Amino acid sequence: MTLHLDYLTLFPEMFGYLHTSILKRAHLSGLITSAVHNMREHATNKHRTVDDKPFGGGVGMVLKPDIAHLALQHLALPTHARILLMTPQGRTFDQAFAKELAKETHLVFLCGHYEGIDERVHQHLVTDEVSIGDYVLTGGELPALSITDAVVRLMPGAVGKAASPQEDSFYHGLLDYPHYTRPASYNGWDVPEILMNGNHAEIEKWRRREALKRTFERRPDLLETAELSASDRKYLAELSAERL
Ligand code: 6GU
Repeated sequence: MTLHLDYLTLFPEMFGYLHTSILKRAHLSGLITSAVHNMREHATNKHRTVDDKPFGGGVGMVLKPDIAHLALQHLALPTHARILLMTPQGRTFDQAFAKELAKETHLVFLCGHYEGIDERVHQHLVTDEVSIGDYVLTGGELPALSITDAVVRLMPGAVGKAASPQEDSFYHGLLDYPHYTRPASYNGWDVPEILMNGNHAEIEKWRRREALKRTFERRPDLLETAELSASDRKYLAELSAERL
């Protein structure tokens, strides 16, 4: 099934990313279609105003609800479309959310670029509010593109098997193991010996342990939800004991 992507924005020039790398290939193979829409085309007055001062006072401007509504109506969306409002107040995007969205056939990204968006847009016009993390960006365009990238690369056929998403960081809920390529020794920096002896069972065991060690050191929170075998748990217990 083709995934259709719509972007509602005031900065359509930011969407060149859709036509590079894996997203470019996904368009060419018919896996995705996309359209970028300038919400300013729905402004009604002669100054083409899309925002206004906040009721109750305060700094910054607020995206008008009529602009977002007209822009969405213009898309004539099917009822099954997911309408994602990009906002730091939203549900934090993660790999599980990406997997959920990769099952959809129509995603709409509503990108604001102001202090905020009229609350009635949140209440009446969208199906989801999404954030990409706890920091503040100027607008929703980079979040929309980040989410698009994470979702599309999960679609069957989007990524060559050489870089299979099944092998990715987070796929098993752990950070990735370290990667090396030739030369085996460069500038006195050596590749671990074990990767060069051709023993695939030993290599797999080493990679799993490296992934566990990194996760233990850098993101111990991930260990609470990762799928861990009895031997993983035993190795983690050894790492814990070493740290005492
Ligand atoms: Cl979705 N929008 C903005 N403006 N800033 C963010 C964000 C979204 N997610 C994290 N920071």
